[in-house]
Amino acid sequence: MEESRTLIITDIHGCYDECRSLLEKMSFDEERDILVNLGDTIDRGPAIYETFVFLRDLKERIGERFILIRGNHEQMMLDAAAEGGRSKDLWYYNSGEKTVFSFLNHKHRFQEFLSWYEAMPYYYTTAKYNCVHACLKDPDPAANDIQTLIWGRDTDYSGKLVMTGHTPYRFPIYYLGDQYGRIDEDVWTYLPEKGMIALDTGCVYGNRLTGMIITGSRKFLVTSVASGVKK
Ligand SMILES: [Mn+2]
Repeated sequence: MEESRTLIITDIHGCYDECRSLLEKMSFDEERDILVNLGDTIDRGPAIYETFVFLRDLKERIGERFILIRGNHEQMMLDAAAEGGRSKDLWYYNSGEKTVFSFLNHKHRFQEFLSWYEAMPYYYTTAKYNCVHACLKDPDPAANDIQTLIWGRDTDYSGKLVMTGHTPYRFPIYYLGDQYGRIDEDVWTYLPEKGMIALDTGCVYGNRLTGMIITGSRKFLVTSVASGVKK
């Protein structure tokens, strides 16, 4: 019998083509794999509406095997819709209008789909690791404030392993306390028990979209595809 697999992707920001290419490169099997998205699906990128439709339809098909975690961009969109005013200013300052117009260009208003975004949790917990958009200070995700979970940039972390996005780096990076190093791609390695694996490699800024595969026997591999976004 084949091993169970969990795939983790992050910070798609409307990079639909790269998202599809990365899932293909990871041989994503929607009949069996668990897929975790670490948030920031919207804003900045070229195909925000297309990304939404793809992710929504996938979620519709595979249900609980697709975990969509909330990022600061989804949070800004929800706050802008609920509060207007300064919340809307903050979202527009962070490229919200690209999301608004991407939906309008497809004859939709993003407001139609708020409940879909509202359903996104702030973190995902397993026995061996956690997943969150930005970072953890306390190894227990529930003990962190929301600001830390979706906006934080702390890297000095040595608790139970956490996978994060949010802060773009040139390469995927492993942090353990004040130590860090680049993670080699396309190499199977044993999953660490502690520290933080940062997976946002700035696809929407023209670098790469990175994903991680974790197997049931606690090995992992990180791989990526090139961005089609011009720098
Ligand atoms: Mn973010």
